[in-house]
Amino acid sequence: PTLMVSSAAPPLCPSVNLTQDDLKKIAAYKAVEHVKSGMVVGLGTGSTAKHAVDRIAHLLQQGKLKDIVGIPTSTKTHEQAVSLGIPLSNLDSHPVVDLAIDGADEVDPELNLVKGRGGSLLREKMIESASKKFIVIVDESKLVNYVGGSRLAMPVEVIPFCWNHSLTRLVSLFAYAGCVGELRKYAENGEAFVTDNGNYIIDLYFEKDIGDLKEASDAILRLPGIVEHGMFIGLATSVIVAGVDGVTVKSK
Ligand code: ABF
Repeated sequence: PTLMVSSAAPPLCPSVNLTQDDLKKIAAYKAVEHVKSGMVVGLGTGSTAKHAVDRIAHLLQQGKLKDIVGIPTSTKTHEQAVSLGIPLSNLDSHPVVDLAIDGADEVDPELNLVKGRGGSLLREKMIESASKKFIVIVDESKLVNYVGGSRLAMPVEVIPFCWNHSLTRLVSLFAYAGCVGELRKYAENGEAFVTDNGNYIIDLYFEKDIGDLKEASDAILRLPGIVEHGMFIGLATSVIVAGVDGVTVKSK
């Protein structure tokens, strides 16, 4: 794919010590500049997307944005948006979303993503794949050379029934890449993490590059019992990356 990289903003002030959260906020605010009155907007989940939702609410309160309809990607974002007074709807009533803004766990050079370490990958993928534009907002720590390159989890949502069987089948699909997997659990009580959809998450870890992402995706989705995976292939239309040296916008 053609990748356009532009420095959309001057370097951030180097004398100021920016925290990772500052960078997330900078990326989020930059993305919200693309939200226009009357739009149907996909509202992402996670600590970066939270800043975007806050910003949209602020602009609505100030009257600088009007007639926005938000489509939340998780119950958590739904609660945040309700508390901020953002009018909400869903894909049944608004099947076409003008713009979705969301964070990611990994972004590769072709703008493929890993998402779902927050556990909301299914609703995120439903809404973001229904969006005319999908802007991803990240701090520079999320950039990887290839999907799985952070060595952190690639989440897969599975039905709870015989989840261990699904885990075994997933791991054996990627034996060639040194894959291991585990059921995600709540740190507090060791019980299985349950998604907004009542499912479980299996976190896969790869020692090596898994190769062709489309083939990997198809192989995962062919397994019965699998609901969705956290690879977002070709869905992002642009990625806003905030780093200590400035903001970069990568577009397809
Ligand atoms: C959502 O939030 C998820 O898809 C992703 O797992 C996570 C990123 O969170 P954060 O912005 O807090 O790093 O977008």
